[in-house]
Amino acid sequence: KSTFRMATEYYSIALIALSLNILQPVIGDCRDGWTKFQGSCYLFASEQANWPEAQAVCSSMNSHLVEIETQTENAFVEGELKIIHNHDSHSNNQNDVSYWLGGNDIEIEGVFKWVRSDQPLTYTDWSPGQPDDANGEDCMELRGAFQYHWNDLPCNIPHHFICETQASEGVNVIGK
Ligand SMILES: [Ca+2]
Ligand SMILES: [Ca+2]
Repeated sequence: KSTFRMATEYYSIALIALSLNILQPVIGDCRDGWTKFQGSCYLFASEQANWPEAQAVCSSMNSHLVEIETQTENAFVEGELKIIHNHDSHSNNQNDVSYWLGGNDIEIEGVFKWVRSDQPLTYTDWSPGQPDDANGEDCMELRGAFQYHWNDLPCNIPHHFICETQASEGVNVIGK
């Protein structure tokens, strides 16, 4: 990679992080703009980035791309996205709802894992027929057009993304 390209990427990540209000004060257990659920804080990013950039943006905010371990957590995430995107509105295009999750099968093709925790998937909500690696698809997303189920997708496509961090970590972020 050229130095210029690396600098450009760093700049864009910093810009996204700033636009996500990382300097907001902590209110309660989660930073402003983050949603608390069962011990975690979640950020549903309206910005878009490819998978590695999205993970870097989350990391810059002491978080990681969301890792969904249970049906309960999956239902929470799905419910939040349906609220954000006004699921019941006929005018809304569910094709716009595409959010990176924290898993991929880059290490071993066909074996998806949660990258940050390096754990196998204990719970899955794949859309029927997915993952299909249709076009070299190694990164996991949650897709509105697939009835809010999971799909694998090429990692270099810009999408929305969801960051997750422990609620207790969130409290200590500012002033570290
Ligand atoms: Ca989780
Ligand atoms: Ca796919």
